[in-house]
Amino acid sequence: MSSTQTQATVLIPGKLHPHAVSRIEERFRVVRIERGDAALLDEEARRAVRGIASATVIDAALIDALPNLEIIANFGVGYDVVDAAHAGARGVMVTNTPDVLTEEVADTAIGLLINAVRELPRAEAYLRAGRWSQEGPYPLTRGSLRGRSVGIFGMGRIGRAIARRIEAFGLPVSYHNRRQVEDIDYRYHPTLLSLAEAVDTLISVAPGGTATEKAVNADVLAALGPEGVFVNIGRGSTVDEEALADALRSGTILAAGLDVFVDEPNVPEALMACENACLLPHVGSASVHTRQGMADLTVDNLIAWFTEGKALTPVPETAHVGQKR
Ligand code: 8YV
Repeated sequence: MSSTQTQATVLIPGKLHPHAVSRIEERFRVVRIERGDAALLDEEARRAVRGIASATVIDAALIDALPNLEIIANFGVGYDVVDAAHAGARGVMVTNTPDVLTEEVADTAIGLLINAVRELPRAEAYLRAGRWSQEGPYPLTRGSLRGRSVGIFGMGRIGRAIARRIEAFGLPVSYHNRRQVEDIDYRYHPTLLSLAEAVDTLISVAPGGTATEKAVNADVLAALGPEGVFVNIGRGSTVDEEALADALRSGTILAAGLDVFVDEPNVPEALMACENACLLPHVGSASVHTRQGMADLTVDNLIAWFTEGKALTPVPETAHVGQKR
């Protein structure tokens, strides 16, 4: 490994996990800007940048403004904020952080599901408000996991980890995915609507992007039925939030558990008003342990690229970029 290889300049737009930043600073020259906007860089800096490490929007305009860019290391398994197709067309590698967050996010999905169905956050609020001692036991919950049938939208690594947990709860699992997954026995539905018709509990782990935009719409929610529960641990953009708020308000479905929203950190008033929704501030992977693993994998991708000429976890759109230029 020569020193010139590791002295590449890495751009960090916006906030990034401090462990990732300090490891990048140890190995590379670092340029930091507030957001992924090339206008914040002078010509010399634009020419110098060979890598990006980020958890924010990296669009085609920024990619095009950096003539020597080789790799974008995205902090997060979901990389809808990066124009990976454009990067791939330009021969720029994009990496993400799979595996290291799988079990954590699956755990959070189960927490959300139980919270939504058994109203645990509301029951705790009842206790803390002194109502248990004043008014007696919290009312019995209409919802229960018992007898449910669970559909998973998005059967990737996290979808499988959730499915394993659901199986352990003794509940049947079926799924919808872009394509059928070969090595699993869960029942496959070629459309999201047919999955929703077959189950009463839908857990979305689907990635963002145009292919999934507002896929969970009024029809899908209605198909879940009045005992329906919807959990979203994937991306907010996959849901028609207005339709979801309507479905929760009108009793079209029973409850929802949401960790992700269309315009984070802004949560629509209409959802805030729904007491039958458990709302979390995108904490799916947010433990010290797991975020450390994500930070390490983000940086390890940059180091592998600039020392060995290959990325550890390339995204499919840039798999062909295999070798450093
Ligand atoms: C993080 C996530 O919140 O990995 C993802 O796709 O959504 C989460 O783990 C996010 O990556 C932080 O930027």
